[in-house]
Amino acid sequence: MKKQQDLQSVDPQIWQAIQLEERRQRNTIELIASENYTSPAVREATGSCLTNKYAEGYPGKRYYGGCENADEVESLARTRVQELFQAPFSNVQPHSGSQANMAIYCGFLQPGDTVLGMDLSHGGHLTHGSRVNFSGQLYNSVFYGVHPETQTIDYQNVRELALQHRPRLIIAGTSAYPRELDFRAFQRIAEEVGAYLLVDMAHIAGLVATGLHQDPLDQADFVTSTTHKSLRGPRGGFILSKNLDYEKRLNSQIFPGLQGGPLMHVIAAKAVAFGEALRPEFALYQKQVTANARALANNLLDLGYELVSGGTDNHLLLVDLRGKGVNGKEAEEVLDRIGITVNKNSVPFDTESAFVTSGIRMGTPVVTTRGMQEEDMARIAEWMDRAIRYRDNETELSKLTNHIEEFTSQFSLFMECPQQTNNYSKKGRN
Ligand code: DSN
Repeated sequence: MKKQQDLQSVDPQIWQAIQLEERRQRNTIELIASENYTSPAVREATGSCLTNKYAEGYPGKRYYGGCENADEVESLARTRVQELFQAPFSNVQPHSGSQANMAIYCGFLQPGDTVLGMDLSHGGHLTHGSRVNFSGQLYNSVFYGVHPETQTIDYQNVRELALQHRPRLIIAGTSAYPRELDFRAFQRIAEEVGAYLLVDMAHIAGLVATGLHQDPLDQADFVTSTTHKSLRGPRGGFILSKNLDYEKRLNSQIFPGLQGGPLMHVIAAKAVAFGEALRPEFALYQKQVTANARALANNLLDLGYELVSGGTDNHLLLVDLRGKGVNGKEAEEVLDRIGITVNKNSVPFDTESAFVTSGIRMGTPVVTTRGMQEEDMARIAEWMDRAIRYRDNETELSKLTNHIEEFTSQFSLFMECPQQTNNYSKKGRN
């Protein structure tokens, strides 16, 4: 009976695609900086019966009956994320980081208002004012970037642009920037020009949660994030603020402003991930993520690669391939061929199109989840270099593919941590 209802029997095509995806995730070295592999508990919650429930509204104030369990789940998610980031306000309903950001735009700006965000080609994000996104179509976007020499954010230039354009909103947030952000500098500039400050910490949320990156909560009016990157939860978003005056406006922007029913199965999985992030072993995990990123960076530098800004402070690095006679697209393709997954990425002042690019972005959240350590980063850098150098040599590429398949077979998708406890509290940390 059961057999007839399981996915394999009901929909063998989708089942097969999922099997192949699981195999791909197992057999490749996944270095996409914005991805992570979730725990079995997070996946169980994501696949639960909560997907069946409509719960428009917020805990205690829903538009549907039968929401007592949904209320419990959402309240737990909120309590945990607020403890994790020491925030008095949270909204855990955004379906994505984009919708979290959209709630700030729609709630606090008028169409046509000026927004100062980081240039996408210097490491910013689509929703920070890009012309191809709602944020650049409905609002007047102005961009800051990195200094041509240091390749780090030029705060003097951010201030000059803010004084010149008087934005209503300044966004501090990145998707391909390997250095620590100075939230105090952003706050000073925002205060000087009377702008709101939004920190989009999507990439670095796991580092912030564990004290490995400056905490933006005291400086920003609003903090938005995704749950699925360094934080290692299901795909989704959330909003935090220390200012409770914004609570009503933020909540009503998400629902009913932008979204209908919350994805309760995803909110349950977010709660599980926030609980995992409150455990002491999550801090050890994040420390290893940054140690692995530094190790990968140092090994690539030793092999003669150039890194934007010369290195990394966080979980990612941006490799400038211009000195290697290969572009980002070619490098992504040859690495894919041997089982190393990266994404092509523009480097600051790139002359190639966004579809070709001169760089690749690499991050260590997934490989660290799988249990890889610094010595493994040395191997990965070496394989990567060989693949790029011998990209036209099929024999060499086949050899590398075999090495990588053998290597990845030693790691499970999610390395169980021996110190696992049920202590959902930051207080238990060392
Ligand atoms: N697409 C994500 C990234 O790769 O950084 C950001 O939303």
